Amino acid sequence: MAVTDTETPIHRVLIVGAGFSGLGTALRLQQEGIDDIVILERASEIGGTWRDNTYPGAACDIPSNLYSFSFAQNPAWSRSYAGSNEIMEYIHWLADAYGLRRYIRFNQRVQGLSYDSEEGIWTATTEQGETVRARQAVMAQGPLSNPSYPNIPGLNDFQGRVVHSADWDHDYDFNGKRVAVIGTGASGVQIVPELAKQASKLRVFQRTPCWIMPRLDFRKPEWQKTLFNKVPSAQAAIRKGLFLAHESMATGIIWDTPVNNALERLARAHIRHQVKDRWLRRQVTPEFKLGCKRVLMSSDYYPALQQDNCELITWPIVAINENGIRTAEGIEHQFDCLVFATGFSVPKTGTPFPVYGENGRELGSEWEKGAQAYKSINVAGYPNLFMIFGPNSGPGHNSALVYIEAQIEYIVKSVTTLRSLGVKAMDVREDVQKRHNQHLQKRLARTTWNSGCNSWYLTEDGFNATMYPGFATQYARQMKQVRLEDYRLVSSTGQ
Ligand code: N01
Repeated sequence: MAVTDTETPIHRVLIVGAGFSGLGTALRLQQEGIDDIVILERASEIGGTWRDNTYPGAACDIPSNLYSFSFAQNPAWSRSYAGSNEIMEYIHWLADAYGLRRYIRFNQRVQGLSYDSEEGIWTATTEQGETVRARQAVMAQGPLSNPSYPNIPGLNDFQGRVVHSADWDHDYDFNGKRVAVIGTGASGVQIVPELAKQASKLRVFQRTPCWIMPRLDFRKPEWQKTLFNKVPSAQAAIRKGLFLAHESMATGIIWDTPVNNALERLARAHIRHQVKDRWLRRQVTPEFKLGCKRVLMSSDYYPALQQDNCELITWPIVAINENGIRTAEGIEHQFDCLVFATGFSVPKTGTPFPVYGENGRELGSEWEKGAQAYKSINVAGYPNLFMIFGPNSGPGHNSALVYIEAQIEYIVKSVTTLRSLGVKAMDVREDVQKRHNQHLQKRLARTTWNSGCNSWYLTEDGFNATMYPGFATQYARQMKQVRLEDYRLVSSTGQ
């Protein structure tokens, strides 16, 4: 509900979250001369999902040259695919080089956002008792921020160590231990090769195999870093090439085209090349169309599965007890540690905290049947509120940073436009938002994501509020211009 408050200062922009999205937004606003910014961060450190996902093997499956902002390139990447440590170094560099830490209030977990239409002010309250008011609010808390544990009977009875990929226990020594990894998604296939080097016995519990492509990871030559340092345009050119290469993959990942068949043949050849045993080959070959779930990249996952200390288990897990895991085969597997690589709780039909817009409307209840926004960034009835990685902005084939950057530029343009027009608020028109979503859902129906697999992209009803059904170029192009005719502009007198 709207909060009337005359004592708390009114800032220009309030940002929730100090990960890539929040920091990038602050940086670009600062470059446009907007410095009155507050970032509320629930943790005691910056970095968002990269701060939290520190499991062994954590790395980006997008080439490192595509994994920095174009307005703050990183010439120093040491590998073709960066590990999480190096990505965190880049994030720390961003914050330090551009003086972004001064905006951040750490250990402040937002518990609600509410809009006061009279004043045109957003108010955020935190669990720790902080109140922040601002003219514009940016929700940059990230979609993959809360670890998800499966609902397996007896989970709490296990007497050994329980670890989640997104909440790693670095004090636990896996050497010589009997370890179970549950989950074979993007996190699982990165963890398994590392734990296979340490555990005495590693059992990988797979419910559904994913399509996996070879990952061409190599150390970058020193001369390349020197060149990128001295000639940033050389790095920009490489980046452009990588971007276009990923764009060309879109037709194979997002839609069922001949390119999709070609990619699937490549993934099958990868299995044939790396997996000698016929039974194992069959077990790790997916039955769904490539692209339906995230396509993974690994050249060391299949070899790890074939190490003597490792075994893939495809019998469904029936229960967990104090000693380990019981499968439908009726066998009890005993472990010292259970590793959950089971992903994140993604609030597809709600918001991570209550968000109240005009006239007390509440976003979570409006989104009960599926989240909808305009260009993934604004929602009608919630003026001056922007979302990064809002509904339908997920990339299936290209760098998340390309999408984040397009959204940041849209926010910066909106904030500067409001200032130059001297208007209090901009609120996207309901009819424009509705048309936008009708069009999106029509396009989504024709994508591989709708081809029948079970993925975190879809709600239980099969509604896709996660992915953008097109090229990154298309997404970025639509974000280049703020079309004022799509908005209801509210002047300071309320007109
Ligand atoms: O999680 P997931 P993730 N019993 O949800 C299984 C990003 N990311 O952390 O497929 C047994 O994909 C589940 O099985 P199934 C990226 O966007 C990026 O791996 O549902 N198994 C699946 O195998 C990615 O999409 C990078 O049948 C159970 C696994 O757990 C997102 O994070 C790296 C189970 C969960 O897979 C999430 O990836 C890592 C149960 N009861 C992550 N419940 C980059 O490189 C679930 N599972 C950038």
